[in-house]
Amino acid sequence: MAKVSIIGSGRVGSTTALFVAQKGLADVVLIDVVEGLPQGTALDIGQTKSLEGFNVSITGTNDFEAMNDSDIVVVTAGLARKPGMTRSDLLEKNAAIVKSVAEGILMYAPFSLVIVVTNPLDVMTYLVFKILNFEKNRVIGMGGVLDSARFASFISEKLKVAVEGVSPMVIGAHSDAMVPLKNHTKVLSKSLTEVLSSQEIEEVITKTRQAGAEIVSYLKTGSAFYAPAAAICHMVKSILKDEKKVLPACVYLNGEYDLKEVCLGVPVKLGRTGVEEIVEVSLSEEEKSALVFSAESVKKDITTLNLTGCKLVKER
Ligand code: A3D
Repeated sequence: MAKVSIIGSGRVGSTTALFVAQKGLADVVLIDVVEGLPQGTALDIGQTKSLEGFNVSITGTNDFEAMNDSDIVVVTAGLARKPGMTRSDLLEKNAAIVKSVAEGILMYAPFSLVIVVTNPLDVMTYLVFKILNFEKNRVIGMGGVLDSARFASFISEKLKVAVEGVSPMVIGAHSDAMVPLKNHTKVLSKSLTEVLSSQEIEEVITKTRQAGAEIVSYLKTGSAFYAPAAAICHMVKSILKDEKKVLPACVYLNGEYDLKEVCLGVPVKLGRTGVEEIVEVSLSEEEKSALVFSAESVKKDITTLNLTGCKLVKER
């Protein structure tokens, strides 16, 4: 049985544990700094076994050592947005948390694949990548799968078609600077531009950009967690089952899409070894400049953290 460790047993971490366990994908270890939280959560999820019909083990602990031999480590430790905050507002506090988690991964799970979820996602993925110095296929940020799922749900509502008929593709930063790809988003094999007017497309894009903030404004005490956890689980499944799905994920770019020294969402093939390929799709001039703008916004956050001087120990 594969092993997935989830660092951070808050709303996203605990819901991810539930989804991964209920799908029987892996044994799950929940880890958090708050005493009792991962232990209690793991017991609660474990007690759904007979009702939901799954049989993996699920444990909770405050001990980072428990992540040893993990196939995948999911990083959800950190603060979530409150109303009025952008994801970048979380930068400094979450960087400190993510650094300590990355050091734990380095010590206890040096052969794992790592899925980063803590916001601001793209800069946290970069930070984890730089600290771990793993091969670039092993550090993957989750942002694009969630943005794409939201895009698909708004398109399906607009067109009144089943959401399974929509194949969305949203790349770029996991922020307002995301880049929804109109020509690579298909509805029953037709491109989005064939089934919606440009005004309708702009409407669904605006809704997608604002989807996270809308949920924060209702919840007030935190941010979305069901759809984020479902998105993480989708990536975990593509990896552990070696499905090789092409999904948008945040990865370190070294010339792909003419971008360097940044982590950003692009289409990737996700299989048992992690990112098996960065898929370069053709972009319109407008999309290319939107992607450059997206990358610049992430680099700005990286500079804020004074990380640009953070060199790889070895070139991969
Ligand atoms: P929350 O419910 O507050 O859970 C975070 C958990 O992290 C808490 O239980 C903390 O105790 C724990 N924690 C803090 N520091 C550490 C540490 N050093 N080691 C281990 N655990 C620690 O938040 P949440 O689950 O709603 O969100 C978690 C993170 O995910 C936030 O940064 C969110 O912004 C982010 N998030 C990202 C997405 C994306 O799509 C990228 C979506 C939703 C949430």
